Amino acid sequence: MRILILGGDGYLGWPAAMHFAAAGHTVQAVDNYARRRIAEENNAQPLFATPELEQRARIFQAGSDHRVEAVIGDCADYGFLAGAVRSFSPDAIIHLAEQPSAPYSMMDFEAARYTLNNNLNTTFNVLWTIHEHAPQCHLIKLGTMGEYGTPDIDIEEGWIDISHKGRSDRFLFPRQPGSLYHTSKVFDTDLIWFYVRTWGIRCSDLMQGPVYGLFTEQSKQRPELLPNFHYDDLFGTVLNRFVVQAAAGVPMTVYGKGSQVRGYLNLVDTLQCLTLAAGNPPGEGELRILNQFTETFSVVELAERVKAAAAGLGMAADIKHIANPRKEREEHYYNPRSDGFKALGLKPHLLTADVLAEMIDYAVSLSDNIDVSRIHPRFAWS
Ligand code: USQ
Repeated sequence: MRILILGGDGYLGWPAAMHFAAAGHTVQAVDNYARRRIAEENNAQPLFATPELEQRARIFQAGSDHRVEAVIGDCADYGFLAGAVRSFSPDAIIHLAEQPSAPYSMMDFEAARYTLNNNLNTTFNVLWTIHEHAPQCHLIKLGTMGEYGTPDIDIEEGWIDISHKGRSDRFLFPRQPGSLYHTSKVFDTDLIWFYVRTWGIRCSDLMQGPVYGLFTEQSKQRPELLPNFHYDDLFGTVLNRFVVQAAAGVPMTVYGKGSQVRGYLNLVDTLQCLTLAAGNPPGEGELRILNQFTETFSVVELAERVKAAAAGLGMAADIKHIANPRKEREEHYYNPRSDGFKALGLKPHLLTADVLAEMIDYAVSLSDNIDVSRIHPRFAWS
């Protein structure tokens, strides 16, 4: 397949680009370095510096029989994106080109406006370029489990059948996002669903939970190909943060009671899910929504697991409950379904002590890089 990856420099985008190229696909990766810019501006740099996309692509090509073509540009610019899609002629577009941080979207007016404009304009442009230049192309869009929020009923995969006053219909599952970032993804889904109905676009919208992990097949032996690994309060997802906090000897920052439950997955399973989605495209005019996680944990459970894995390495990791900077339910029902990827053949890599020990070991080896001023949440959401 010819696969165009938008957001190809990101935590998920770069490993995905290598993964699809190594599987024999023709891959073009596009990025505008927005995440690098925001990280620089906000003292939120990752645990180790990573080469920029064009250089990464050169390093990858030099050490393998495969290549990733790197293109630098802004997908919120329609002329640029249309040119890229026209000349590459993709069979699938993996759309990851969004501002991905919930905390950043809640930081201030400019950050909120940027998140909304960037995420919506990018998705709008992607839909129009598909319509105008690649109508058969399969759009694989990264949504988020946070679109659903934490309702007091079971979370279905995207859709719900509703009976009302003796009549029934199928609707998008009710969404109650908890940050502006998550809200931008709800808007994305509505926009996609509108154009799927109108133009017959084929789309997989993947509702993904927080991702953790570092190593993938292509970067295992080659640290220069690792993804950007954040532990700061803006871009760091919770488990990655806890691993670095344990390595730095800083107590793990459990927000509030820590009984917030989410569906998590290993980075390697994100790649597996993208592969399964790409290999099993939906039909024309179909919006297929898949919930993308492998296990659910409360925040406290995650911290306890990191503590136990650290103890196994002879390290004492502490847990500290701090005031929750977010506006979120701390005690809630959570029962999301995830049958779609299982039916497609997903073989989960679970969160074992070995997985954690490997991550902690690596973070310890880079502990001189850890800037503890990036760890504590720097602002409240309300
Ligand atoms: N949390 C802590 N301590 C921390 C950091 C987070 O207790 O130091 C808690 C949060 O309050 C939240 C949970 O851990 O209840 C998950 O937080 P997170 O920062 O790992 O995840 P979130 O901000 O929701 O966003 C991340 C990704 C985002 C993706 C989302 C999936 O950054 O791109 O869409 O996970 S989901 O959470 O399912 O919506």
